[in-house]
Amino acid sequence: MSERKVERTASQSEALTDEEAERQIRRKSRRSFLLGAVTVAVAGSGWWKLRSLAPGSKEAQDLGDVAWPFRRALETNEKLSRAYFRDGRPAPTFPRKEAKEPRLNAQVGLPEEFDPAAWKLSLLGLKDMSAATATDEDPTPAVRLPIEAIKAFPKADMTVELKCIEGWADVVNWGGTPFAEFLKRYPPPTKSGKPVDLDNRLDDLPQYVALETPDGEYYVGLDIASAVHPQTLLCYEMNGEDLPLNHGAPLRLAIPVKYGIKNLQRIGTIRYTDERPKDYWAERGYDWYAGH
Ligand SMILES: Nc1nc2c(c(=O)[nH]1)N[C@H]1C(S)=C(S)[C@@H](COP(=O)(O)O)O[C@H]1N2
Ligand SMILES: [Mo]
Repeated sequence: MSERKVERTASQSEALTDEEAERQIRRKSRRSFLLGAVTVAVAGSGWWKLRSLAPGSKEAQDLGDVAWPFRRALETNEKLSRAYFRDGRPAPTFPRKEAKEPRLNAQVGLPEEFDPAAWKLSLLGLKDMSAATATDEDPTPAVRLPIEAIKAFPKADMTVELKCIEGWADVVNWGGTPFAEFLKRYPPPTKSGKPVDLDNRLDDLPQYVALETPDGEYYVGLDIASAVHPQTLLCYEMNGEDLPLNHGAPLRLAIPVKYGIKNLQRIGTIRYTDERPKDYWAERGYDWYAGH
């Protein structure tokens, strides 16, 4: 996304107030819920299959067919379903053979001097921060995970569009661990103090996830429902190969229910929070929510 584009749009839109943002989210939620209900009615209950995938299993390769917990959703009361489907409709998937390298479109927070071997993912806002450490470069205590830890989590892949807000879209196959699987292993605190219940109690979790590049230059905020959407992946593979450095290695976010701007490359930090996180492109006049 170019700076020129920013200048054009910055004058059109003042920074969003929280109230405006919440209104937008509510409006979209209603629409999403209706669309979601229609989609799940035809799609069946693939969610449950997805949740029990073994790492590297053949089924785990099939996230492209991701479907929805239709029956269960209708049994649950509407309020909970609404929370669950807040942004719950699946993004369309494509045949694997249509996948290609997406346009190179990111510069912010991706300096060339970067040592992937020294990289670790920093986690903040976890329920259990007892293993947190500080480093010379980063004095804030965080739980730090090497890429091998993430590769050991259940794996899925999906073939979806990467949609840039500039108007282009490329079909890409992404492989990695569903964010929901990651969250279950490194959970945030719940308000009730009870274990995380992604099926029924998203309201018991922190409302947001904040992600940043290691240098903090690019950052996005996600609502928790979009973060645990089954098509939201922490990716280390692109089109069946190791994710290249110029597309965000060692780890990037693929979140096809959002525009490209939210698909943060080179994740350095993941933090759970109840305060709406700052967001690079929202600060420059784009919709904070950035769903489509
Ligand atoms: N760190 C970082 N991630 C980023 C961006 C960026 O500037 N820096 N740009 C976003 C935008 S606007 C798009 S469209 C996609 C492009 O991903 P690609 O370069 O792999 O096609 O990355 C997203 N993630
Ligand atoms: Mo973009």
